[in-house]
Order: sequence, then C-alpha cells, then structure tokens
Amino acid sequence: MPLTEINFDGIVGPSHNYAGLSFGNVASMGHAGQVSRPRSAALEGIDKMRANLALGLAQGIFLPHPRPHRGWLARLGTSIEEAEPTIAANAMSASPMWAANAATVSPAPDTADRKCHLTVANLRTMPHRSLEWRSTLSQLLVAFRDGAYFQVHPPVPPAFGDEGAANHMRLASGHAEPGLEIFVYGVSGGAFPARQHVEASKAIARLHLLDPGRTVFVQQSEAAIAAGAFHNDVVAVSNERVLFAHEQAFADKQRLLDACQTNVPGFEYVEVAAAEVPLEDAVKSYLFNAQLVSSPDGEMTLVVPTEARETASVWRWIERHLAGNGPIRRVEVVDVRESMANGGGPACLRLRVVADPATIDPRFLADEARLDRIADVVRQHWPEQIAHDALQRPELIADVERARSALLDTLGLSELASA
Ligand code: SUG
Repeated sequence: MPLTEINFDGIVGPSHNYAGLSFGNVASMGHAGQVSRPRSAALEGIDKMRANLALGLAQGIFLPHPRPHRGWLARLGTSIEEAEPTIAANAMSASPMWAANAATVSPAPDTADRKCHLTVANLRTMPHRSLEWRSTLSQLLVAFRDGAYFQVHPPVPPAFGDEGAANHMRLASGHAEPGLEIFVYGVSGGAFPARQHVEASKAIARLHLLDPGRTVFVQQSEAAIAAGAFHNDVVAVSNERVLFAHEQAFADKQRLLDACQTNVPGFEYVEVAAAEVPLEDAVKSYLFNAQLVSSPDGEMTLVVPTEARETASVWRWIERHLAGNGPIRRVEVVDVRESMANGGGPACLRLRVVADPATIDPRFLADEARLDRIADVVRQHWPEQIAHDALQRPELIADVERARSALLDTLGLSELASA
C-alpha cells in the first residue's frame, strides 16, 4: 500500500468539562465554569471523523486517557476526593482529545533512516496537559510498534516546552514526497505564555534525522499569541504544497516564504490579510484551525468549524476565495462546538501521520462500522452533562472510569486500561 495521510482523532473523553485551565486560550478562559456535554462532544467528534471518511480520507483514533489521573494526585499527596478543586479539575481534564498536541510527526520521506518518526509532546506549560505524555507514549508504542517503519521517541526534557504538531507544518509536492518541515516556536506573547520553545523544536529535528537543508525554524508573532493564538495552528495550516496563514502569524514571514519557495516545487501561499479578517476574528472563528485536506479526486477541501460560517469577515473571505482561482476548492463545515468552547477546532482534534495503513495496529484505524460501535458506547456510557462543581462527585467519577473501560473493551484495547 502506498504512503497515505491518516488523520488520527482523539476520541473526546467522558470527563470533558469547562474548568478554564488554559491561560492564553480565550475560549477556555471564556467558558470557565459552564456546564459541559461530554456525550454530545464525543458524538460531534465522531461525526467529524465521518465527514473525513466521506471525503475519501483515511481515519485513525486515539483513546481518552484514564481520568481522574489518580497516579498524579497520589504523587501530589492527595486523592480525587480530597484534592482542592483546581487540582481535581486538572486531574479530570479530557485534554488528550486534542491529538494535534500528542506528538510531532516526520514522515519517512523526510528522515535519514526512511522511518516515520514520532516524538511525544511534553506539554509542560499547562499542568493539566503535562499529565498526558505517559499515556500518549503507551498508545503510540502500540499503534506504531512496527520498528521497520516507525520510531517513537519519548518527550524532550521538560526544560523546553513542546506542544507537538500544533506548532509544526510540512510542505511537500505530495504527501509521499520529501518535504520541508517547518517548526514554529514562540518567544513572547504579551500577557500570555509562549508554549513552544525553540530548543525543543531543534531537538526534535535532530532526533527525527531531518535534513537541515529542508528544515526551517520560524518564530510565531507576538501579536498572534497575545490575540489568543496559543498554538501556531490557530493562525496557519499547511497541506501538500499549500500554506494557508494569517498575515500576522509569523515574526519573520519573508524568511519562511523564501525557504518554501526554494524547497517546495509548486509552492502556493494563501494569505489572509488583517484588513480583511482581523486576528481577533481568526481566533474566534478558528478559520485556520481547519483541516486542509486533499481528497482522492485531487480537490483541496478546507474543513472549518461552524463558528467560521458565523463570523461575517471570515465567511466573506471564504466565499471570495472559492469564487476565485485559489487552490482551496471546497469548504466543509463541521460542528465541534463542545471542543471549540475549550479552544479546540477541527485541526486540534487530529494528528496527521503519513504512513502505509497496513503497517499500523488496525485497532487504531477507523471505518464507519467501527465509528458506529464507538458511538454506541458513547451513547450508553458518556455523561450527558458535567457541572463544574460536580467534578469530584463519586458517582460521576465512577461513571467516567466505567465509560472508558467499556470503550477499551469494545475496541479490543483493554491492555491499555491502566496505561
Ligand atoms: O491546550 N484547551 C487546549 C486546546 C488545545 C487546542 N489544540 C491545538 N490548538 N492544537 C489547550 O489550551 C482547555 C482545558 C480547560 O480549560 O479545561 C484546554 O486545555
């Protein structure tokens, strides 16, 4: 089988809630304390995967992690019953749903040993996200265990923050051609933290055995982070030879464009001017947190969240682009409102891996029938609602733990029960 782009979506976990844990993420901050709907959230995610399948794309899944994270609480000398509310909320976060932050992926055509390299993100900037790496590593070591094709790396040391593929892009004339790998790091973000450290990005490039001539490190603009673009994928996305970005995404745009022009045959840059879509609208609508995908008929489709259609400047821009001669030929609108309210759009929910699907553990791949089975488990076991002050209730905790084991049973992945 040829190398294919596979989108692995994080299944939204049964503890999905709004605790306002992510400073600098305006949606998470703005929805703090609201009632969440885990069942709807997970079903929205499944429908998004179905929309991808309908476009003819290959689809994978990652599992929710065990929550509450009892081991972390124990290391803090407490328990879910006794922890202070903020600590408990961190241990209950369903943040592993945002698979774009699971790892950075360099496909085989880019690496010296011609293996696909994956480095798990340390996510050290936010406490609730720093809990993810161990479970992510366990899953990747099962899904991508064929050492002839994959090399899975543990996180880089936490001295240097790494947030995975959300700050990494790849341009290539085709998915299976050698590409230009773009690492975007932050230095400062006004009042908000810059989460990706350049030393983490450089370490990953070395570990992945990338060709330095086809690797570029670019600084994210301070204005973008200050406007709420806590990850680069809130203001830019790439697919094959196309880079789609906001005018104010990068600190040194010209250096990036020069590298793209030199290394990517047929490179096309689609820029959205601040005068047409201000940064604030880009962040509110998640226009750039779209999935930019090539379906088998060769048409490039932008999979945007409903919030993009509801933001006047953004929808006007999309209609104008579609009417013109640009590379994006279709727009697909998906409803992922529950995730969006925590700052996670269609692109946050997926990790792209270019590989031959036959080399991956099939339990991590999805088709309609498998999604039906997952949806059944979600309908039966996922809590309908979680109020912020209910996060430590024993009945909720029992439901959340039972829901995850029912999913693992259904998927034949019970070996990951405590991972
Ligand atoms: O890290 N939200 C996530 C959203 C991540 C989106 N991912 C990408 N852009 N790739 C974050 O800020 C909110 C959790 C809370 O508030 O409870 C949260 O973690």
